Amino acid sequence: MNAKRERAAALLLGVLCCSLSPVLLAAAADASSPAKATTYQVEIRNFAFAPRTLTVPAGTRVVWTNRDDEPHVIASAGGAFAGSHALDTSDSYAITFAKPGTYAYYCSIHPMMVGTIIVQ
Ligand SMILES: [Cu+2]
Repeated sequence: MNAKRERAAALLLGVLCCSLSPVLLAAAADASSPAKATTYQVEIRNFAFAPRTLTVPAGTRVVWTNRDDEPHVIASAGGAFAGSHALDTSDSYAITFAKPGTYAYYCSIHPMMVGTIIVQ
């Protein structure tokens, strides 16, 4: 009697395990993973960010590159993202914006240099 019950339980477990097939699990993982991150460039040139306002979808990676001979810094106006160190000529700094919002930033060395990333 006990052996019969154990065999039935094992059979039931086997059915449950097989119903969670690896293929289904892989498909679920793909569906929940975010879309591939795209990259947008912001140039720092002549003491200005270009484009000054950039609108991107959530999950976008934004890369700033300094094209001036002077150092510049990317600083978040609201502290919403980590700022850069001083970027020398041709240095880059990247932030991936996961959440929608308006992210104002400026150069802490030249505070008149301002820009905005709008994440949708
Ligand atoms: Cu600057």
